[in-house]
Amino acid sequence: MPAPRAILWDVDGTLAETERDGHRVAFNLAFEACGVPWRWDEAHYGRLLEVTGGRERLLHDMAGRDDAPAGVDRQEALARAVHARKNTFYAGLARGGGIPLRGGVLELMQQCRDGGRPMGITTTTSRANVAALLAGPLGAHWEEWFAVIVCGEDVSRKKPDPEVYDRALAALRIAGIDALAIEDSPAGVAAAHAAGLPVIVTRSRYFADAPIEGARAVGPGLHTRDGWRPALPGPGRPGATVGLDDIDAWCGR
Ligand code: XBP
Ligand code: MG
Repeated sequence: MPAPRAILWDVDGTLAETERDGHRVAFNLAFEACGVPWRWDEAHYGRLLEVTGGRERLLHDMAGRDDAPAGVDRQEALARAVHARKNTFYAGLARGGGIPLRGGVLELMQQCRDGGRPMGITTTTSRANVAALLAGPLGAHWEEWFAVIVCGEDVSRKKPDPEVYDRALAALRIAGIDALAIEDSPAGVAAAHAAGLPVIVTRSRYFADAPIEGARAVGPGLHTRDGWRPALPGPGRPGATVGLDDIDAWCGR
């Protein structure tokens, strides 16, 4: 397989530890602001991440609670209200610098940009959340870094459904096999594979031990050359990150 013609980035967990540092924290602030007594600790939130989509995740949590409002309509109304507040708090955290990009992400993005390799965003979260996350590190014109941006509101079915990837590939007019996805979660990997894309997995905090199958490479993050399967040349070089050449080599195997 030749070098991928486009690199498609997942957002949550891949670009930053948004679940741990952003969404969960913001949900708890939103519960408080909405007068809801629930708080999600890290372990509980980790289990909830099986459900993609923040609003859907909250509805799933409510389904298992005795103290949730009775009836689907009231539960959906509460989920909508809390989720909207959550996103406001999330944006505040992100714009305030509280959710930094993971190491090596900006370096690889810059290499893609300098080398004319198109990039895309393929995420379950909303465009507003992506804007809040990327406007700091990439600047006010962050969208110009990407040839295609497909977010949660652009699809009718969220990951692990492949729709987000299918839409990105259609916009780029390339086949899945000609692109590469960078993901952190089993649901993300499943979505990319179902759309025919090879995948590289940068494990995030919440999916550190999750079973991952069929990825071109799996490792602890782009910030290090250590701990990758398949192994990278030159491990143990302090400060050296995973670059576009490494990704091309993995894909060329
Ligand atoms: C991860 C998700 C999202 C976020 C919360 O998306 O499932 O739902 O947890 O964001 P990805 P929202 O890894 O594909 O970026 O509240 O906007 O849904
Ligand atoms: Mg993710």
